[in-house]
Amino acid sequence: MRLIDYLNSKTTDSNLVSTIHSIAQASVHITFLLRRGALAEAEIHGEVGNQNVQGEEQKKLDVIANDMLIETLTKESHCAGIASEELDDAIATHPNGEHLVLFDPLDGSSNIEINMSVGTIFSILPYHRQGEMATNEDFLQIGHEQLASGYIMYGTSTILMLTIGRGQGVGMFVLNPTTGDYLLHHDDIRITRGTQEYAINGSNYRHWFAPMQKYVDELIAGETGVRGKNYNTRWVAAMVSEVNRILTRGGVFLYPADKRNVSKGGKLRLMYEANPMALLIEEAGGKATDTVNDVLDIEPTHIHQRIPVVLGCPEEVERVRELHLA
Ligand code: AFP
Repeated sequence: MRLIDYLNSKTTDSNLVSTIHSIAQASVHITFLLRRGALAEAEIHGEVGNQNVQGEEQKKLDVIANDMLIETLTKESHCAGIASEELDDAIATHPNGEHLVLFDPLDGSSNIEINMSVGTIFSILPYHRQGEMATNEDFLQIGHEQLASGYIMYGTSTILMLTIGRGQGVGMFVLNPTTGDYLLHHDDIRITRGTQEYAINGSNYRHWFAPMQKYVDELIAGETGVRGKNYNTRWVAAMVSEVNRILTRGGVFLYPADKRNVSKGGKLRLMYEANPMALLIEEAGGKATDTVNDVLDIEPTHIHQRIPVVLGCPEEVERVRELHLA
């Protein structure tokens, strides 16, 4: 089943179908750009020299992917505004549009240098001030308000993982590179229970707070500890790939705030990383927390707000929460 047919079978909101379809189209262009790989390296790899709003070096591909998404969404009449990791402020597009779109155009971009997977993460929110130009404040809605979210993973194949929320579940699509169509591969993705895999950057151990250290100590203790089973670590260093693994074979992903970044709120971004992933995870039967609150309940104060993120298998997420509330 093609993406468009899937969407039409799940919702009567043709405007939403149109906005999702535009994002999917942009991702097809990004796929072809990335597939040129080494051939395109001289033109597209390397750093532009600018820094993005988080003070990180931009890779040129981040800029190109960002531009491709903006160009496509600017033509999408249902999109009233765009916010991106690569933009300081939101862009107002069509004042009569019904949607606001947020994205991280290329998550895990440092993986490009080593030919590993990267991804695009997106979130679609309703727009409530038709007729007026959208501003940053219009985007400050809790994650539960999302009309749809998903990611595109540019890996050995290009995969689109999508939810339109409200109990409609998660669909996984694979891009047919010959036709440029996304085809349904798996409907109603469910997170496997009872995982033995966890993903965390363990090199930060000494910077974590005690509850996170205790949780990871329990996992490392394996069958000799309180958890009574052995665990395995996986770390791709791109959230899209970690979440894709969790949705396809289970596990838990953790990016805690630590002593170095707690004043900034953590590392990952609420609006275009944590919220869209949390909606996917919850629709697949998992949980997502900032270690205390459900991610989807968090009231945003800034479009580039950062938070700690723990998501995936419910038993693991609840154990982390328990240790933080103790
Ligand atoms: P970039 O998109 O800036 O490359 O960052 C990706 C990311 O925010 C997230 O996808 C990963 O979980 C995390 O960074 C990995 O970071 P470290 O391996 O440096 O801890």
